[in-house]
Amino acid sequence: MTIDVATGIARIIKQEGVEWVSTFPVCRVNNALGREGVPFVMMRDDRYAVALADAFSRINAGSKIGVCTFQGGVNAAGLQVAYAGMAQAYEDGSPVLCITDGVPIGATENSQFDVTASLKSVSKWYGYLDKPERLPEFMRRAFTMLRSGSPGPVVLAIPDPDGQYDEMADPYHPVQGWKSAPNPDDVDSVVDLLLKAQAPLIYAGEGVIYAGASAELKEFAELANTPVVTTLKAKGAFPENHPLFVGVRGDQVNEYLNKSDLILAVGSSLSPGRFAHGIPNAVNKTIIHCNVDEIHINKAYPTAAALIGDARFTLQALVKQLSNKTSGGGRPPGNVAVEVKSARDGAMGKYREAMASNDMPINPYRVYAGLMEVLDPHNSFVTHESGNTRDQLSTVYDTLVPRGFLGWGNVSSLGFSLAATLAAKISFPQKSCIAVTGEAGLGYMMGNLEVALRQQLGITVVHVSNGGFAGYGPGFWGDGHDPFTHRVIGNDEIDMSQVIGSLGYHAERVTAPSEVGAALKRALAANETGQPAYIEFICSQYPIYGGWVGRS
Ligand SMILES: Cc1ncc(C[n+]2csc(CCOP(=O)(O)OP(=O)(O)O)c2C)c(N)n1
Ligand SMILES: [Mg+2]
Repeated sequence: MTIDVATGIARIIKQEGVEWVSTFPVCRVNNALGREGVPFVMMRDDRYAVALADAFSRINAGSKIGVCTFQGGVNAAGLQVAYAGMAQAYEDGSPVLCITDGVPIGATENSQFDVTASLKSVSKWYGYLDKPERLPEFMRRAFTMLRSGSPGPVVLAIPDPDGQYDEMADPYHPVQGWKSAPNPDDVDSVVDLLLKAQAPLIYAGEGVIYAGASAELKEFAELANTPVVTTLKAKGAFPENHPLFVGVRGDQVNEYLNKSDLILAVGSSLSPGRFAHGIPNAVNKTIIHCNVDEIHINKAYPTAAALIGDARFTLQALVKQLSNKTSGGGRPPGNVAVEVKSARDGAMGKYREAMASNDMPINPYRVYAGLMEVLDPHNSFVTHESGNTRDQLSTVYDTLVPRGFLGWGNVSSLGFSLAATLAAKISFPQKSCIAVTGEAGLGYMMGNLEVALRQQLGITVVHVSNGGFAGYGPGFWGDGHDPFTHRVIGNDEIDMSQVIGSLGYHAERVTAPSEVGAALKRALAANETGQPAYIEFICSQYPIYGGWVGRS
């Protein structure tokens, strides 16, 4: 049967298990998707169309693939805005499928903005469908890359959605994706190095979550009696109430990164970034690097030994070999757990105090404590924004299961938390889903707040309203780092709960610390009915949190 390309795309993504597509109009494949019964979640701008699908892929660790469409081709207005979302997905390695209009044959080289170059710069693979009958091939390749190897976005540019092809000539079968396991000899060498180390440390990255390897990480850490730190993006890969959990950030993480003589990184690129720890004094440490992609090996630090492969197979192999070499006993326990507890307790003291604070304006840590009191850690989703909420929540928010908290941002683009929270609610309707934001993140998300109402997605936006941009350090204000770009209309001049309440949100403004928990409970009760909520907590400017450890 002859069909058009856009109809073919709709049918193939349904075969691949795609349940909905996020979009911002127009994209020339959209009508066929609609006709074929693919539901849309229509966002209010193109960046958020990408971000929703990106977040969906992240939250489901690639076991479900987010798909988005946006305008491209000769009128690439949509693409120019979507580019921000794509760059973020590419930076963070998110396996999202982006479909856009391709520049038609005969219309290339006419615009100032180079559509092809831009899309190639933010994708694991860019496919330009130059013949309709190649659609099954392109879709197979797309889903192979989305489900195998290092995760990253795939872009399909469709120059002629009306082009006809024979659906039966090359019938489509879904693609499963493939994984690889490390070389057994390399596993053996790594276990030898581990057994020689005095003070090893596991440095776990988001690859553990993508591999579904949290149980294996726990088993390995316990057998190796080795403490664990996780990256921001891997927060939750290791249960944070475990005696071997050191932290994501804070003085105790600093202490462990400094004092360890062996770092076993698994599922992390170890790239020196703004929102990641460096490895101090790395030349005097043994660095073992387990990653799905060799591109990261010997990148930032000389690698003593590497295991290339899927994190789950890697950890399973390590458990087996360590167990073989120690007759099942593993590394001796020593005082490891006691030392971790004392380092953690020492470092967390000042935050625990802030979490109990009765100060007015409310200490932001009191809000985070409220979230921890009110939420079921096994049945909730919390995410941060760029700014203090990222830095503070990643220091103190206890996460017990993967994606109970979504840490994001090799670079963190303001506004992503709303997309993440909507994607979490779509993925897990029974979970309480909360975005914690400051003023700047809220500004980015304003137009898209309508989506939660229209889609009846009962999410909560918690606004840590501190009257300004705190940003990265001591704040933009006063003697802070950017005092000339600090002032916005503050919470003393505008009541955002009135603004957002008029949209139809359950909205409250909270000034008393004693009201934090009760207000959150009311928000969650509204969420149960499908109504989104916004709570503005009038907070102090309190730019205190765990730092990132430098490299030297
Ligand atoms: C898209 C984007 N542009 C710029 C930045 C730089 N930036 C990081 S934090 C921040 C201000 C954050 O202020 P606010 O939202 O009030 O959060 P607070 O730190 O006060 O909680 C800015 C401008 C960014 N992260 N993302
Ligand atoms: Mg602020």
